Amino acid sequence: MASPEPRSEHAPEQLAYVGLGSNLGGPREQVLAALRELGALPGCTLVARSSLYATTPVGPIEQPDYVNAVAALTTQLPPLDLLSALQGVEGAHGRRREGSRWGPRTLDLDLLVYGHRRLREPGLELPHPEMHRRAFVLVPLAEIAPEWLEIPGRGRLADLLAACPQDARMRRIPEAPPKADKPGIPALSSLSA
Ligand code: A4P
Ligand code: MG
Repeated sequence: MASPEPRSEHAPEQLAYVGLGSNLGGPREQVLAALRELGALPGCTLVARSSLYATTPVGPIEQPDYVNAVAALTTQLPPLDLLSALQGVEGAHGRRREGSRWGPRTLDLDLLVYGHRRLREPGLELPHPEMHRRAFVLVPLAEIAPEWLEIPGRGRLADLLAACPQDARMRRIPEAPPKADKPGIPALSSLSA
């Protein structure tokens, strides 16, 4: 019997968008390292990535400000395999899941959009169920995706962005810290570009 073909010869490439967020353990460096690691995942190529943004935490828990970004990948991994690869990267960044939902984290990687797929499984919902309400996702996404991008079941990116609550303190931040910067959690006030 013939041995199975390597995945790369058969799997169609899909375009996926991944949201990155961090508010612990040097968030800027966590996100920059994760962007590099996404491009090195098997069957994946990093085709675009946004600037980094300092953002106000969304959710019920008081916690440090976030650094957020969005990456575009072409991938041959099916959605659940890609999610599991993303969780592997989170784990390598020391992500622990014993905390509360929406609590602080060293690295969060959300699979925002996977081609035109809509999915509702216990471990994976596509598109990401909260993305259309979040400036920290839509603003960086709009930097790297066309405004006519259709978020399956939700509408055009430009329309979602126009309807989304603003984060008045959201700022694009420089990628290299100023020389005097100490590693740690950057405060929004110190991160204005
Ligand atoms: N899951 C289902 N669909 C997806 C998907 N499309 N991408 C499942 C990623 N994961 C998905 O996630 C919980 C479960 O969601 C996983 O088991 C996965 O199988 P998690 O990462 O373990 O926990 P979480 O991140 O605390 O929960 P959740 O609901 O994913 O939260 P979000 O939506 O990631 O929000 N504020 C700012 N400014 N910036 C942020 O980045 N992030 C959050 C977390 C809250 N507030 C924030 C930010
Ligand atoms: Mg998450």
